[in-house]
Amino acid sequence: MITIYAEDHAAQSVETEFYRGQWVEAFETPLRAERIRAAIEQSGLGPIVPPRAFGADAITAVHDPDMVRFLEIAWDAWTREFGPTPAYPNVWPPRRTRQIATARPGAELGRYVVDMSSPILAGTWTAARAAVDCALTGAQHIMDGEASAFALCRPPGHHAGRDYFGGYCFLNNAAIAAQSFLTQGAQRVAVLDIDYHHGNGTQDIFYERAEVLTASIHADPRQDYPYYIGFADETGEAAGAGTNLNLPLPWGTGTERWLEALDTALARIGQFLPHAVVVSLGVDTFKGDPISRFELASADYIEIGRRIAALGLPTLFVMEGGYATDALGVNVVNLLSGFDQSRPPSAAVRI
Ligand code: OKP
Ligand code: ZN
Repeated sequence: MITIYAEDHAAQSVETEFYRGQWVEAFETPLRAERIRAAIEQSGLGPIVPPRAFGADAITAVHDPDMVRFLEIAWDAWTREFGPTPAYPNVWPPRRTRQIATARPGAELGRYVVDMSSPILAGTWTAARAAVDCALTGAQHIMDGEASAFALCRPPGHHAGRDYFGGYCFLNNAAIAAQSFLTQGAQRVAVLDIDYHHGNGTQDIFYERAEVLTASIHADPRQDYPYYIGFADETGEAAGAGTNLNLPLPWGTGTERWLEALDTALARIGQFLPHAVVVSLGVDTFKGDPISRFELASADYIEIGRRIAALGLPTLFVMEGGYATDALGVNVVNLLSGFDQSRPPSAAVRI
């Protein structure tokens, strides 16, 4: 399997993040992507290539253009007022307020940012764009006939909705890639989100869309981030009614129960007959993850890869979370090589 990786991810880098009322050592670091890249290099999984540069159209196909413009200019606007310090919001519009643009970067930040996990830095736009390019390049490989690809995206994307972002994310790499399949003629695409955290941004983007099935296996929203969304009774609306599947699981979920949920999601995806599957690949379901509470073991990721491969569909893996830095490489390589080794031949995309 080919891996797409961009050095520019390192432009998004903070020493500390706000966690449980304190500034603690950051969980989402450039080292994460470096560990994954190194493990792939050593594994012989396949070549690692840089992304192609894509334009903004694929981004505004899923995100609010005003938000995208804001992301692009936010650092400059913020530093002009406050100097070169990371941009965090400290004000948010309450419910029932109207979406009226303000003249101040801090207040604009509050209109788009939902938490304190996604600070805007000098390199944020560069890094976020590079991650999108990795995802789109992976999609392109699949459109060109590859059976699979791994977009080693960082920063992650699945918490970025149509007009908001947070949770270490800025632009929704997986959603942008899924939409790019449709734009190029695919009739149906499925997004399978196996990150520990609910893929709220992806759900938001495709909630009313009949052509995209979104399925997410994640921590119960009563217990964990992103909270408020990700419940089982959220099944899609309007044309998208019935095309969103949430499988929330409690803290402490282990291998057996998690794999059952995976089978449920895969069965639904199989019935949907998508032309391609985008996997939002988080390995923060690992038992050693410092911010998560599922109990998967490293060997489980091989089995997960195998079961996803059994769908027999063109598959784009898009990196999301996973914060047990020392185990990240093994867990990701296990999943991708589990997929590669058991894959039935000739699953190239057919439109
Ligand atoms: C991003 B991804 C946990 C603090 C939440 C943000 C977590 C974002 C996870 N109590 N901070 O889905 O791995
Ligand atoms: Zn996560």
